[in-house]
Amino acid sequence: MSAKEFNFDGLVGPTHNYAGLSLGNVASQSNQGNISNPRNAAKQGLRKMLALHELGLAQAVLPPQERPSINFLKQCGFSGTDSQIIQKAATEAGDLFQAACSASAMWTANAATVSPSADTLDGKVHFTPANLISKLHRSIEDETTTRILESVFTAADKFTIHPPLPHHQSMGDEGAANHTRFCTGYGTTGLEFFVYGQHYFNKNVPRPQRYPARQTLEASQAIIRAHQLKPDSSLLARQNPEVIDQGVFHNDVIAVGNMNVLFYHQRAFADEQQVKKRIIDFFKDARFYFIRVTDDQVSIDDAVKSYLFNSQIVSLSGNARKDRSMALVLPGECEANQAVWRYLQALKAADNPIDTLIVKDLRESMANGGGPACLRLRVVLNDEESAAINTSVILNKNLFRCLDQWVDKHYRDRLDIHSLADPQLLVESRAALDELTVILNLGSIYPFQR
Ligand code: SUG
Repeated sequence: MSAKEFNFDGLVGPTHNYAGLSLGNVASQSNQGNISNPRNAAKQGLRKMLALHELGLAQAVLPPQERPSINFLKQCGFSGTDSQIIQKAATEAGDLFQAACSASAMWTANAATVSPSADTLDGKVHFTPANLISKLHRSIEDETTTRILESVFTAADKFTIHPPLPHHQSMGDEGAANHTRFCTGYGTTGLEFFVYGQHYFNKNVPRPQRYPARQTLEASQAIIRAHQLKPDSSLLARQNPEVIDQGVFHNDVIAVGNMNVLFYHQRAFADEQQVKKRIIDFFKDARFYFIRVTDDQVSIDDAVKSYLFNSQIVSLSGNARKDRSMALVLPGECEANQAVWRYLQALKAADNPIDTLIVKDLRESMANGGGPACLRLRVVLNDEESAAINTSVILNKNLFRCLDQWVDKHYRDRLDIHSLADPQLLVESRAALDELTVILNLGSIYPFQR
């Protein structure tokens, strides 16, 4: 059956801010305390979605979460009216309060790991919402993420939404940011590529020294089991711990794949040859493109600053084009970086499927370490499955216009971390989200609606 890849982008939430919450994420740390512009952030994201829709690709949208999370603050012992809870938490426990305010659910590459039905033994699409336990502000996302996925992928005979993995360090799971799928066509059985940062139990295997390795081998293995991946349909590889220590906190900051292409830096994996061998074995006679970027071409520092590897590779074939060409959707920071831009011109001219470069301004998200690929969750669906989802989340011109106006109506254009304690911000956010659940036909997914 024919199948296509949908990009489900996260809509940036009204509390988008720079609190510097992510140790190991260079942009998040270096922009701590800066003033954000939630309205521009949401609009930049929406414009990226529109660009992909206009290329003829399947584009959908996932909603933000309720922030500040009153539920989380109550779990932390605060009580009283919502406004009292906010005031007390902000003055007595600033760190907890900032965690409760983050709009980090916008990076839907971290929402879940998804296995298309062509790869699974029971022929269903499997989702595991990521527990994100490595960072407090992200560990509070998974409950609502689960509900959101259930409100979009409603057909239980086609979609299995698993519970998140147990909330323990051994099961640290960051979702699709460390997961890529190779295939000859979206509808045929693929090779799912899981990259992890550390063996939790085996302390003899090298691990990063400076920054945390967020994804564990044990978590990736649990997902492979839960998703019932066909034998030989998965490949596990360890990330190079040295690059984690240089700011590569997810594999999607140093490698990205699509169909028969792996675009990666030479220092991405602990054992590059093992990765290549397994992919070559899987593809047999079919052509595979390893696009390997060397230190001489682009340094790790430039890769982390520009987010070259956090570009989206999208297939234009069967959509915008007849041939098998692919486009790279890049953040503006790649154009601004001389070495990276020079490399990209050479890449475009070389013998590989990537022949189109699309540059998008995502500055607000980038300043928190979230590039084009962080903002989207890829979901491959065949025709019957795509007919069975909640179609109100699929982006078209009308939905774009409606969401753009919704942002204008509800979002602030300036937010510093002190104004997060303004109780009015919660009131504004809830009004926005309440309206959004109607636009996207999601039902009562938020704690304040239940
Ligand atoms: O988890 N930043 C996110 C960025 C996630 C990027 N996702 C992928 N690479 N797929 C993170 O580090 C910063 C929030 C703050 O500092 O306020 C933050 O959470």
